[in-house]
Amino acid sequence: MELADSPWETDMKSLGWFIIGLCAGAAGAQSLNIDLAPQAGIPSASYAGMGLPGVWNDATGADAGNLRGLDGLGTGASLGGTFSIFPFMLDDPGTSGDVAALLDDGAWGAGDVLLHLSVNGLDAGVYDVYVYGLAGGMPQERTLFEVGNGYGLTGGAYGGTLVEGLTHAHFTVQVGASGIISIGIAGGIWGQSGYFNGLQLVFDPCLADSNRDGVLNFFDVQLFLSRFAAQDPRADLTFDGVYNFPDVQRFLGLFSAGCP
Ligand SMILES: [Ca+2]
Ligand SMILES: [Ca+2]
Ligand SMILES: [Ca+2]
Repeated sequence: MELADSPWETDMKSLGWFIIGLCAGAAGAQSLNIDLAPQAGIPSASYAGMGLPGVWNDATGADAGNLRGLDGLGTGASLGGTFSIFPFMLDDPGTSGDVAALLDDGAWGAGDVLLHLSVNGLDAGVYDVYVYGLAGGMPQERTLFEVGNGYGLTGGAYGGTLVEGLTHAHFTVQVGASGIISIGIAGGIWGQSGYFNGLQLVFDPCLADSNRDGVLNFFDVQLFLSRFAAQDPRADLTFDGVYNFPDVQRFLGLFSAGCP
């Protein structure tokens, strides 16, 4: 026979769940998953891609005007810009399920001209931005993305996993009071078009937590220093495109201040 929980235990369990719920809410604030075209489907909410699992917005539908957060609720953030949505659908033989829903379709046709898609109405703070740019079954195509101070090229032969520089490009961006992240896209080969499948924004509640595991320890210092040495944009904590002492100083300051 099992003993029922005492009232005290029940209260403590409720409190535990309440605290976990609060932390998850804070970490997920304004993290967004956006699928640019529905032709090959829209990933399910369990699909994390390179970011976090949660509801994927359909950029061609009503979601564009009030993007839904990972929990499916409207955030007030919206899509804008001069980027024309010409949908494409390509069937890459290596993709299936959620990966196919993300990578086998998208918006196409930017050509050599840099066009911009913007995410507006974001909370100020730092975001990891993942942009997906694969032309399924056409490994010769390349797409150029410009986000924040950085550039990234995507394209190639899909080999069964998400790979930076092939399926997607990654940027770390600081959003100020304007609340805008602007994403430039163009063909990565002169005269050719760009392919944009979707994007993910992951709000960073704590910059010093380099590996984003919620704990501050030596591994975060180690990862920061190796990124700094490699001039990885994630180590440019002053967001000026330069890797120098102020970045280290900022990291140490954030690290000693701790995470919320
Ligand atoms: Ca899709
Ligand atoms: Ca950590
Ligand atoms: Ca810097």
